[in-house]
Amino acid sequence: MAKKLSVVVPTFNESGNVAELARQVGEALDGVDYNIWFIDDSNDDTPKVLEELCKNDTHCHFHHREGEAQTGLATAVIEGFNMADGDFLACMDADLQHPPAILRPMYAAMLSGADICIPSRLIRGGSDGGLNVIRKFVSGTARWMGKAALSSLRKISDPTSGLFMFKKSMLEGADLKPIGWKIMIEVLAMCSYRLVVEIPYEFQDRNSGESKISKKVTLQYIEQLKNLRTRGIRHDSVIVTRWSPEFTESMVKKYCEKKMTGQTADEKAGN
Ligand SMILES: Nc1nc2c(ncn2[C@@H]2O[C@H](COP(=O)(O)OP(=O)(O)OP(=O)(O)O)[C@@H](O)[C@H]2O)c(=O)[nH]1
Ligand SMILES: [Mg+2]
Repeated sequence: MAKKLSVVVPTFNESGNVAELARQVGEALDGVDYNIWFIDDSNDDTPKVLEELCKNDTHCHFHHREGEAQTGLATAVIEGFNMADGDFLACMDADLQHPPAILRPMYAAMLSGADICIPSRLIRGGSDGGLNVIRKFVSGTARWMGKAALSSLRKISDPTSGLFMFKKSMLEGADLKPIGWKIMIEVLAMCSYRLVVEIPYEFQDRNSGESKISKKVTLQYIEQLKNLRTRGIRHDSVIVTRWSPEFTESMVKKYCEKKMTGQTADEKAGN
C-alpha cells in the first residue's frame, strides 16, 4: 500500500511564511500522497492566513490552540502527530529554515526502510547556513549537553534540531511528555526504533518574521534532559546510517521517481 506522509508544522506568528512553505512542500512532494498540519498558537493574524490557505489548498489543515501556547512548541507538535493521518510523520519549522525540498529525500529514506530519517547540518554535504559564532556556540553546547545526558542521542550527529520524519507506528505506547521545545529528543529517547538514516541538508536563514527562542526555552531544555534521563528507554540495538549527498540523490531516483509508487522496499519486492 502506498505510504501517506503528514508534515506537522508548529506555528507562532508566522503569517509571512505559511503560504510559501505550503507551496514549496507541494513542489517537493509532487506525486506523494501528503498533507500538512499546522498547529498554531499565534496571537497575530496567522490563523486568518491559515484559514484562507486551507480553503485554497486541500492538502493543508490547521488547528488553532487558545491558552495552550505557554505549554510550548513541543506539545503543539504532539497534538499534530495525534491528529495527522500519515503512515509517516514529519516535523518541520514554518520559517523555511528547514528547506522543504529536503522532504523528498527524507521520504525516500523512509521508503528504503528507515524508522527515522534525521537530516543533519553536520555531515558531508550539510551546512549550518552560516550561523554566527554565538549561535554556533549555543547550538554546539546544546548538542554536547544532550549527548552527555542521553545515550540515545550519542550516535546522532544533529540531534537537537526540529526536523525529522518517522513511522507513525513508533508512537504506539510511547510516553511522550515534552517540556518546552525539543520534540525530536523526546521521540529519540522514548520511542522504540532500529534504523536511523541521516542525510545532509543546508540550514537556511529565516524567511520572514521573528525568532521565538528565549532564555526560558534553554531552561526548559535542561529540565527536559533531566527528566528524560530517568524516563528514557534503552536503545542498544539502534543502527545509525549516514548517507552521502551522492547516495542520497541515487536513493531519491530509486524511490521517488516521477511516477511515485509510495511503496517501501519490502512492498516493492512483494514481501
Ligand atoms: N505552535 C507553536 N509553535 C511555535 C511556538 N514557538 C515557536 N513555534 C514555531 O516553532 C518553529 C521554530 O521556532 P523559531 O522561532 O523559528 O525557532 P528557531 O528556529 O530555533 O530560532 P531562529 O533560528 O531564530 O528562527 C517555528 O515554526 C515557530 O513558529 C509555540 O509556542 N507554539
Ligand atoms: Mg527558526
